[in-house]
Amino acid sequence: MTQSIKSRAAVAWAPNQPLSIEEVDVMPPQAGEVRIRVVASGVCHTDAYTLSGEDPEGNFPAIMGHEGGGIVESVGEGVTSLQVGDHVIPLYTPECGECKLCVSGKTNLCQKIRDTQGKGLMPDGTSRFSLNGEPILHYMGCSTFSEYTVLPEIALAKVSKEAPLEEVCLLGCGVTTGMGAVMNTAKVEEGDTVAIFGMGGIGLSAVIGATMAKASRIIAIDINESKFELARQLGATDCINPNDYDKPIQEVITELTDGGVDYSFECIGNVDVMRSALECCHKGWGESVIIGVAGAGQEISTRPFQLVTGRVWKGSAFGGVKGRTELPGLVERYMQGEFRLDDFITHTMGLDDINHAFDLMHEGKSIRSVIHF
Ligand code: NAD
Ligand code: AHE
Ligand code: ZN
Ligand code: ZN
Repeated sequence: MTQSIKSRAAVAWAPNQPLSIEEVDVMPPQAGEVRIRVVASGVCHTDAYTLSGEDPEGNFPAIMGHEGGGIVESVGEGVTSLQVGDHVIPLYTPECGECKLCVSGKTNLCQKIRDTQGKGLMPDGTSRFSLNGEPILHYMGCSTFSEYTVLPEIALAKVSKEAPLEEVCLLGCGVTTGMGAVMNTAKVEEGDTVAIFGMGGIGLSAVIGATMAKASRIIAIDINESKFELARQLGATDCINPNDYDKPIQEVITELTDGGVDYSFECIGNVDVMRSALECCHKGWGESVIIGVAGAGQEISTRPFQLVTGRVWKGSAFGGVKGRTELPGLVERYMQGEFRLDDFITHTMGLDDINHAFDLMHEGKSIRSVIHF
């Protein structure tokens, strides 16, 4: 019979505290659940956001991390679609295939386990992690900053065993999010003009998406110019630092593009930039997609006239991708060489150095740090 196992994990005890490496107990998977051995996990800005205490759903103590790749270690009763040894990518946006949102065909936002997930709990309302008998919470339903973690079967995408988990873990969040926002949410087409705000893992992936869609102009915006070299390499046609101008960046972009871009993407989580991103869109049809996650209490604003005159404001979560049915295909496209992931992995490290990954992100020195277990 499957037993609890010991697992080294980075525990977030409280907001704004460094993560602490602990040996936690991980319970066996219950009915409909799967326990996996995490092979690698990227560190996304959303992990830092929640750790900062700004996330209304930030629960502590918790094991964070949501951009992982792993191997099935054991399965609970009734699990039929996965077996021991399968390679998997955890999904913070699961796909049950039967809830109202899944069957709508209109969204990737499965709601089957969203309520318990937001509380840091498994669908039965309890946690599989504990330390000295005290429960530690899950995070975004994934908790990939642990050697072992437990997820519902509906929150795991089975991917090719040929794919290097140390790289395709980035498809568990950042790269899928940026590329998907361009291809699925905005549906950018050949010849369209695009502005992308924020050249982190998400914004650079949006650049890849826009390049694949054959956008005619891809304007990359960041206040950290060290991001521009990779942006250009991936297909950005213009790189702009808003601090170089004494007028609002939306005016700069509108002038550059004969009235505004067809599509813009906010990949930062800054509500002022979200406004700029909307207002740099072309009158009559321009669409702005919010990807960045903003802190508790923050709100977006613009003159309603911006929308009356035909601009559209949208959002995108996990790039609109349905994880179980569509992510394996994206992994295949990566394996066929359609896009690269190694460009993004600026740093790799062991779990012991995970706090350094957060420092590098805050200092603007990394695109993605990947933790190897
Ligand atoms: P990151 O920290 O790697 O990148 C952010 C980039 O924005 C950096 O290059 C930074 O220099 C730049 N930036 C900061 N302030 C700026 C400003 N005022 N003007 C221009 N550029 C500025 O972050 P990331 O991992 O790429 O994540 C980006 C955002 O996307 C975060 O808010 C994250 O929480 C969110 N996110 C959302 C989803 C989703 O599904 N919607 C998925 C993943 C991440
Ligand atoms: N907990 C935050 C919301 C955070 C959020 O918007 N998360 C994104 C994914 S970020 C991945 O790096 C998302 O998918 N949201 C949809 C969802 O259902 O959570 C808050 O503001 O409460
Ligand atoms: Zn993320
Ligand atoms: Zn569902």
